[in-house]
Amino acid sequence: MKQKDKKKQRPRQAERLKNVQMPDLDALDDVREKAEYKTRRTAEKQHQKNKRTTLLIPGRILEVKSNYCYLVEAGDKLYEATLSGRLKQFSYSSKALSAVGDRVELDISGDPHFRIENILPRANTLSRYAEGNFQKEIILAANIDQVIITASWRQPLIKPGLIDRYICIAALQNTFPVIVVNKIDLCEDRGELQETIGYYRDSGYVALCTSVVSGEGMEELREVLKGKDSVFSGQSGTGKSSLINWLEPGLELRTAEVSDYNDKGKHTTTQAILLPWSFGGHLLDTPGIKTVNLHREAKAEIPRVFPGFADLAPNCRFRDCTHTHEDDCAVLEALEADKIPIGRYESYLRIMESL
Ligand SMILES: Nc1nc2c(ncn2[C@@H]2O[C@H](COP(=O)(O)OP(=O)(O)OP(=O)(O)O)[C@@H](O)[C@H]2O)c(=O)[nH]1
Ligand SMILES: [Mg+2]
Ligand SMILES: [Zn+2]
Repeated sequence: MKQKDKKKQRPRQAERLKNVQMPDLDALDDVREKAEYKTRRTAEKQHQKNKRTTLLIPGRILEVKSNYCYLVEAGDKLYEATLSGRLKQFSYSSKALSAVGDRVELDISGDPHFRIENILPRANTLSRYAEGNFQKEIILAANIDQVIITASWRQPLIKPGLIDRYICIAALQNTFPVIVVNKIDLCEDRGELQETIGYYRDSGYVALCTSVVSGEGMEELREVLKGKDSVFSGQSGTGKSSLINWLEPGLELRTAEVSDYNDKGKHTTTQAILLPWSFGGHLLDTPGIKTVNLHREAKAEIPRVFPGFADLAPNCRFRDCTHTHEDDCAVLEALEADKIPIGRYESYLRIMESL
């Protein structure tokens, strides 16, 4: 083939590939429904041809209602939308193509048929890992700004070890942790409280003390939530629902309503939904987050993301220091100098051992 002809062919190929936005290269090997695929491609091409104009507006997936039916928020409106044929094709092979929280481009030209034309890259994903040997990743939501780590001072008793664990999980999922110590009305000794949360504040975390009984700290909490997308996580009974209902009495927690079964009676992963706060931002409502666990591969990251360790770890002699037996370890030195409470260090060891 002449050099000239080769050149001619290249742009054509490039153009064909441009229509194939692959989120997952493995999917290329997995063209299961070939005939269906072709039909859909033809229909899609036809649609493209017939389409005079598209009118794309930026939106956000709040809810996955059923197969390819999405609730999309755009501006101050809600739209029920389907995926474009092109996107549908890829969600067959890659289930995780679309998630609650995804930022999308919505075509509103075909009113009342709204279509998601593009899914934009994610800032982060909140995942859970299935039990068992393979620890399959289950994506709960995308683009969530912060995790409100909810503990209660008493009933149930505050467990800093659990707060540590949640902070590590938040860090590994690229989302921002905020500590809320609720039921502060049950606290008689503020000195003890300060001792417990001081370490986190000194390490740079935001830690609020709240009570739905006295109202203490509640407006501060609202300020933290305003304009951001948050998920509340924490032990059962710490008051997550109570906090949410105090802030937004109309915002019924729909967790219980979300069915564990799809219409064929088959058990499915319970879906998360995003609920808009009246004061701006969203609440991610997901029952799954309560049992959020660490992936085994996270073990290598814990020495850097454990609360208070991020600034110390770079000063250790070894880059992969586990802060246990190594020489010239900045964390062990800080422990020696009482800059890290022994309780926190023991909690670190417990997390490491659990992985
Ligand atoms: N004293 C006191 N009790 C509270 C406070 N907040 C919540 N409670 C009580 O704590 C109990 C549990 O509150 P929930 O809001 O149901 O806790 P939750 O975190 O949503 O629990 P799960 O849904 O099981 O995860 C309820 O009896 C609340 O009335 C508080 O600030 N002070
Ligand atoms: Mg609840
Ligand atoms: Zn170290």
